[in-house]
Amino acid sequence: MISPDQFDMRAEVDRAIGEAPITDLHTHLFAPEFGKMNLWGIDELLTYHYLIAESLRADPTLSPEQFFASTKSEQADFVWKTLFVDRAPLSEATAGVLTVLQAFGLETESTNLKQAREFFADQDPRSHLDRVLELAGVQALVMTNDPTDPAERALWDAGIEPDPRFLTALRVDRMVDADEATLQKWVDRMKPRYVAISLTEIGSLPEPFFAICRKNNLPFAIMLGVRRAINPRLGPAGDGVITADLSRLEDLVRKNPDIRFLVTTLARENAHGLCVAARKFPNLLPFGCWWFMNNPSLVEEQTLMRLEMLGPTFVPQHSDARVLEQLIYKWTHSRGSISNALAKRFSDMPVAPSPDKIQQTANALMGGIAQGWIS
Ligand code: HDL
Ligand code: ZN
Repeated sequence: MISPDQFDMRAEVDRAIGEAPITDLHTHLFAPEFGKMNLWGIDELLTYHYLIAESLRADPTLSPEQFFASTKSEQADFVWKTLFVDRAPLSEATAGVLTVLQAFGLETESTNLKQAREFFADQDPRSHLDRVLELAGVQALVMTNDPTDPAERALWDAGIEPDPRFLTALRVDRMVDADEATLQKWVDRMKPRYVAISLTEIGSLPEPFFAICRKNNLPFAIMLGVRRAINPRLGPAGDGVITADLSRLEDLVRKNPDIRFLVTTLARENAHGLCVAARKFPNLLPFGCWWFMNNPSLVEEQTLMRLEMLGPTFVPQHSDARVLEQLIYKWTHSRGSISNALAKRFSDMPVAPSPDKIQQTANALMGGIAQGWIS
């Protein structure tokens, strides 16, 4: 047994976080059985809506309308030239593409995408999927399943059975008028691990949402603080952020002690208030650094604040990945930020942790707590 003062605590934290199996509570990925809905490869990586917004900002000589009228490969070429060739890639989304290229040993400073396109075109989808999950350290992930999407609905109606590593979540943003029977039908068909909705603010939510959570013992995930389409010309890249009134969340959680709420907030200004609220309600679980919060500086800041206020009783990250290979960078970058915060917290404690305590904490934060809420 190594005595606590004889081991390199930072190295131990990095190892434990690096090896802890990940359960990714929120993604927009689709299992291979979903066919074309399963996005992967360099052209999909480069036309991620984060990069669309960044490239149209960097080079406004191309209008959004002209961009969206061009082909997927023309769009990817524009993004690569604008953000990676004409400028130093410095944003988190551009860093992510470079991390993925490096993970597969591909060129990162080429003036064109020829080598990358040839590499991804040569990949067998199934073995590529296994490789990506292995590189990312992801053992299970939750999709975002929307029965109002005609393409997805057709696959469920045709009897699709997803790869068991791809769990389901019933997304109800567009089902506010659905009755309980309709919602239950989709619960029976999809077997979701939770029900999810994104909101600008919390208003009066449909009672059937709570009824199916109670009836099926499902958590209700609230993703709070998005202001949709602040620039509609950007399409999927056009959403913005608003500081939500957390008192409405606190009232909702207090009035529904028998429902477990997974909550993530989009505004940095809501991060502290969410920690305070979570201290008051054991049925409120903060999960991840959502979307505009998913930047290394903010992941580290939020994780440190959460550790200081909640101890290891929250889920520090979800990837929100839309393209398969994003799992590699979103989790590689997040493990680094989470390790920084956890190592600082352990080193600030009056008593040094044992290696076992470090491993126990890493396993809980990276997957154990999440699994406990969705199993
Ligand atoms: O509503 C959501 O789940 C958001 O994550 C949106 O899908 C957003 O477009 C996104 O991809 N953020 O990362
Ligand atoms: Zn999302």
